[in-house]
Formats: sequence, structure tokens, C-alpha cells
Amino acid sequence: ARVGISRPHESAQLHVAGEATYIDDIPELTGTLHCALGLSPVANGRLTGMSLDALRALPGVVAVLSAADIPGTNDCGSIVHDDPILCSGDIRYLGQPVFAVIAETRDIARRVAARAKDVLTIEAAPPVLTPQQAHAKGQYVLPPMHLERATHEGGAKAAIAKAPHRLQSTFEVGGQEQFYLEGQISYAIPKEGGAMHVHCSTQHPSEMQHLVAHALRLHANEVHVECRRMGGGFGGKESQSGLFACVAAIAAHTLQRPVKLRLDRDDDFLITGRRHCFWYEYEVGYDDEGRILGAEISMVSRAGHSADLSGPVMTRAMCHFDNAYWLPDVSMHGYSGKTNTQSNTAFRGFGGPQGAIAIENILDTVARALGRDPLDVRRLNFYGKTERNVTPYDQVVTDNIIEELVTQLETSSDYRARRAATAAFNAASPVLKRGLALAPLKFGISFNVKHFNQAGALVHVYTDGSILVNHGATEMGQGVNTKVAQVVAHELGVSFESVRVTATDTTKVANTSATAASTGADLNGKAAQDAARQIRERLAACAAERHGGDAAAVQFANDKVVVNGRTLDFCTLVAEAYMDRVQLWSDGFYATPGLSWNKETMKGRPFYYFAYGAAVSEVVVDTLTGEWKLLRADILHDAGRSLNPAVDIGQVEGAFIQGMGWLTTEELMWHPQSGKLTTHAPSTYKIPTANDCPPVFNVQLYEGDNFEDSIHRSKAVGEPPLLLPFSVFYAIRDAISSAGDHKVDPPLRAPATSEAILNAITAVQASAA
Ligand code: MTE
Ligand code: LUZ
Ligand code: MOS
Repeated sequence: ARVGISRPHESAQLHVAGEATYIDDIPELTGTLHCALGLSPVANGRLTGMSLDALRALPGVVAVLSAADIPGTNDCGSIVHDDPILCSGDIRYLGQPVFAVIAETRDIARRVAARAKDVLTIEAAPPVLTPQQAHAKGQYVLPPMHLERATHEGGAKAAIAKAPHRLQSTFEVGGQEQFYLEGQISYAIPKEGGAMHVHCSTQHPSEMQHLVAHALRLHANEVHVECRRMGGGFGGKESQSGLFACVAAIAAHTLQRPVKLRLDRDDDFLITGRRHCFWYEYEVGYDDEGRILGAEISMVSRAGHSADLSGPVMTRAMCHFDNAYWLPDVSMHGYSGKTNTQSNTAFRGFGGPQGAIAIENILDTVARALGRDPLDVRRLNFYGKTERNVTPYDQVVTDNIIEELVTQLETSSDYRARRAATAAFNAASPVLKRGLALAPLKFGISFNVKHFNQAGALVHVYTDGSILVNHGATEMGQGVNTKVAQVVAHELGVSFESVRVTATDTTKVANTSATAASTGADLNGKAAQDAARQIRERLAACAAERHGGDAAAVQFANDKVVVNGRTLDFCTLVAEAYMDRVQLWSDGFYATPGLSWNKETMKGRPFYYFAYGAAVSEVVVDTLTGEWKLLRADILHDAGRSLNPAVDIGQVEGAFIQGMGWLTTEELMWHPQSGKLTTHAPSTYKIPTANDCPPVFNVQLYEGDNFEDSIHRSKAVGEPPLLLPFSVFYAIRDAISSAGDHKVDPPLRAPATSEAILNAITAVQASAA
């Protein structure tokens, strides 16, 4: 078998040797020019003047372009078209690109672009920065969304009113910078007849093709977009690579020379959006044991200045408020607040983490109010198998394994004994307090926009038996090329080394979806399997014709073909098939079956299946400083019948640490008056490092096939484990509550920075005193 086995990432050798080619490593063509963007120094207002001629006259400057120089549409919006490439009058945020400097060197381009504040005249207005401010003004990028389900007369409101206990509160969670190591970059090369070739670090080559075509007034068949790999995307290159692809292409088109646009890190922070921060206001009703009877919640996100993907992000947030729990009567309201900040976008989990953390906060608070172990309250609320198993959006949960998975982890992590040990430690330790928490997850797999759930592939078998695969997904380190190559090798019974996957390329597979929603291997693995199967069937027919026997009985394994009792080398059969004029290449296609979604009522079956997981984290918190450490994490994650356990465990570990950063150390701050993002570099914005991995880190995959007919019964793994570090946040909360009265709800916001932890400790101690 070539699937279901651990093997290294297809580019692992190149990665560690520093030989893998990223966009900036592509040898530059003679005549290549470099571009940098002039950014608005003001967060809100009107652009009333630009004195760009002063910049044009500077040595080394070849051109300075603004909105008026765009041959086609000044828009790089994804889904909703409300995103200007360059400012056309309205100043929307501090960092908004207003003009592009094209110069002989990158250094000159950057120095000249940095003069933006001297050459722009702007009538400034006060910025709207927070989701609460936008909500108070009723200022949204999209109409509010509502999702309700009533199992009893009167729905959520009546259920809350009648419940034995009620909880009313607010909560907030911060945004998060993708911090891909390779920043945004595009290299545009003009081609004959006005056509354009763009090398772009993007999760969505087809979208880049469309945006560039519109900006240049070209047809899609005149724009060629290519991406071999990204140095990380994490959602940040799903839509937002568009602006840079467009500017590079506009400049290359105007000057008829190759133009490269590579952002420096500070500009990347100032221009592009990231994970939406969310603010919640909720009320729930619950019974004496902690069962949620009714819940009403408003979620307000910071969308930024334009819609971008804020609509689908809010949809996914609302479809994950239930996480793994049955909420009989529920009413949700989603508001995408329009603010004078970068336009927020996809980031691993895509709203799912923001939706699910709200219910986790509610359950944790309910458990403390009742004096029960939060795990017991969480478990009591789990979806059932045959009843209590319908989501608020009407999809029936048919593949529920949360109880088995959590029970297995509870045992393997020794949760109960460690709970007792934690209490004993805290009783004897006045300053250092330990905390323990288990967090479960359920995550819906499929794009919540139905038509995106399709993929294509192209498989070539050459006459020497070597195989070249092209598919619609992009490689960003997650290992999709490795998995797709494994699928093709398995289907044709050849060694992994015989299969090579090349750059994602709009001229090879057309109309691809973004590599996103964790569906890369699910969709493109199936499409590549379809292509490989067609070739195998043609080869089998050819073998039977030449060597006798039944074509259906021909076997392909270990680089050999067994036909009618004879064994041939795979490459021998391929050579024979070529002589017989058999087509040795094929396309393949896949569309996920069974999906439906009503955008108005927010009901249907948006997800093909669910992935599950759980984690137990133990922390120690210094109650005098707010400093903390993760001592141990135990994870059990469901990747179905994993295509490649080594790659999947890497995804789980990476997502855990990345999500831990989101919930603890990564804090974004906009200056309240100027609206400038002040945390725009690693000096002020703290992502986790290798040192933040816990000394005990037990990561296991759950044994069990996908119930649905996914690619070899595997499950998508890219995003779901980002919810696992909820356990870190709730372990910190658990430790804080030990500093005072256990029943007092620690007022801890996310990110739980040391400052936030210290504030929560002070509040808990004050109310206990
Ligand atoms: N892993 C690495 N190493 N780098 C990345 O940029 N992106 C994540 C996840 N894992 C990412 C990653 C995100 S946001 C998604 S949606 C999935 O990978 C996309 O790839 P897949 O659909 O092939 O899993
Ligand atoms: N839906 C989703 C989407 O669930 N994940 C995504 O990444 C996405 N991107 C665009 C539109 N819908
Ligand atoms: Mo991932 S946020 O769906 O790119």
C-alpha cells in the first residue's frame, strides 16, 4: 500500500537543504523591476491630492502608478467586489495602498514608497476601530445573519426564561496574524500579445487569474498563474494575495517589463488582514446539572474595511457555536463589523474556532457556577448518536464519535488522577497554581459555499513509466502534494518515487477552488484518483488484449502488473500500451456529493462529514506575575484512516501550537486615535517558538475510518486541530480560579497574555476576599 503509511513530505529534503524554490528564488529575468507600495498614513478620510511627480523624478524610479493607471477594474475583492487595488479617493485604513513605486532596485522602490506621508493630502476623519464601535453604529460590511432553531414553543427566549439557572455575559477573543514565513509576493512577466504570466505565492491561483484578468481587461485564457509552493499560507493567501498579483501585473503590463513585488514584514502586517477578532454577548439557561436548555448569542466580528471572506467566516462561526454539543433551543446573530482596519480574512479554522470558543466559555462558566468538573458538564451536553443529534442548522450528526474519543483520552491522559493531584498541589502552593482542562472538538468539513467543493487533476504517464501529476490544490507545507502522490502511486501500484507532482498551474487544471477549508487532499486526492483509475483501466484492457485473461483481474502492485498469470514490469506494460496507441494520460474530476445550503435560512447540509478531537492540557501559573507554562499536553485527534500519519501528526502539533499562540501571546493593538496597527513586527507581536512546546507532548491519531466515502476513508486535518489548544486557555482559567473562590468566574479574555491573566487573578482574589 502507498496510502496509510508515514512517509516524509515530498519536499522535505529540499526544505532542510534550503533548496526548495519559493517565488523570490526564481531566477530573475533581465530587465526585472521592483515594486513597493505607498501606504496611507491615515486610517479614515478622503484623499484630496497626490504629488507623485516629485517621486517620479527621483533617481532609479521608473514609474509611480496610482488607481487612474489601472487599465481594467480597480478591484481585487473576493466573492464581494468592494476591495480597491489602489485607493481611489476613500481612505479606509492606515496602511491602505495608494500608489505603487516601480524602480530599478527593491531598495529604491521601498525608500521612495516610504515617502507616502509627504506626498499625500488627506482630509482625516476619526477611525472606527473595534467591533463594538461598529456594532453601536450599525456599520457592517454585510447584512446581519440569523440562525435559529426551536425544539420547544417559544424557542431560545422561552427556554432561557423557564430554565432553573441563567447566565448572561460577554466574552472576547483576539485576532491573529498568519505570520507565514514567506511573505506576500508576486512576480509578473509580460508575454506576447498582451498576455501575462504571474508567479504568485497564493492558495488560490484561479482567483488570482480572474483578478489579474479584470485588472488588465484581459480574458482568463490570457493570464497564466503558477505556484509551486508557499512558505505557509494559513488562510492569509486565500484572497489577499490578489492585491499584490494585480499590482505586479499592472506594472508589468504598463512598462512591458517583468515586475516583482515582495512585501517586507511590516508592510505585510499593515496591508493585509488576518483572523477576525470576535466579541460576544450571550444569555443561556441551564439545569441543575449543567445541561444547556436555551442559548441566545450575538457574535460581532472585526471585518475591517471590506467584506473579503467575512461572510463565510461568520457562517462557519455560527455553524460551530454548537461545537460537540446539543443545543435544543438556540438563537444566533452574526454581525460583521465594518472598521477602519485591514480587511480580515481566512485563518486556519475560518471562524470555526471563534464560534466554538463561545460555547466552551459558557460551559466552563456553568461548570464553575455549579461547582462541577468542567469535563462532566461538557460530556453531559455532547451530541447523542440517535437522538439529540441535530445541529442548529439542521444537519444530522451521523458520525458522532466524541464520547468514545474523549473517554479514550480521559484514560490515556490520566485526567481524573491528575485532577486530584492538581487540587493537592494548589492546596499546598500559595503562589504557583496549576490548572487542568480537557477540550473536545467537532469540525465540519467542506467549504460552506457549495460550488467550491470541486476539484480537478491531470495525470501523465510517460513512456518510461514515470508519472507526473498536476492537481488544483496548492502546497503550503501541509503535505497535499505528498498525499496526492501517494494516492496516485497506490492507484497505479507503483512506488512513491515514480510519481512527481509539479507546480499548481492555471493552464493545466482550470477553475480550481482555493486550497482551503482543509479540503485540499479530500477534493484533489479524489480527482487524482479518478484520473489514475482511468489510466489503470486502459492499461488493464491493453494487458488483457496482449496477454489474455480478464482485464478486470489484472493487478497493479509493487511496480509490477500481473496479467493472466504473467508478471510484467509496470514500465514494460506502459511501453507496450504506447505502441498500441493507448492514451497514457487522463484528467480527473471530483465534486463532493450530498451537500446543500440555504443562505437565507442558514439551514442544510453544509458539511460532508465532521472531524473530531480532544486535548488535555496542564499549566502552571505564577499568580504574582501572570507568567505561565504549559507542562503537558495530551492529544487524541481524528484524521479518519489517515493517508499519512506522520504528516497528519505534524499538522496536529502545528495547529495546537499555533492556536495556543492565538489564545495566549499573540496580541494585536491598534492605536486608539491614529488607528495604526502598533504590533506590526515580531518585536511586538509574539508568535510561539519551539521553546513553547510542552516538555510532555503526547499526540495520537484516533483509530477509525471516515463513515463517508472520502479518499481512502481519511479525514481532513489541516484546520480542526486548531481548536485543541482551547484546553490550554481553560487550564489557565482553571489555575486562575484556584487563586480565589472556585465558583467565581475568572474574567479572562483571549488572548490570555500575562497581563490579562494577572488582571483576572486580581479580580478573582478581590471577589474572594
Ligand atoms: N500547514 C502548513 N504547514 N502551512 C500552512 O499554511 N495552512 C492550514 C493547514 N495547514 C497550512 C497548514 C490551512 S488554513 C488549511 S485550510 C489547510 O492546511 C489547507 O491545506 P489542506 O486542505 O490540503 O489541508
Ligand atoms: N468556506 C470555508 C469558505 O469553510 N472555508 C473557506 O476557506 C472558504 N473560503 C472561501 C469561501 N468559503
Ligand atoms: Mo484555510 S483558513 O481554510 O486557508
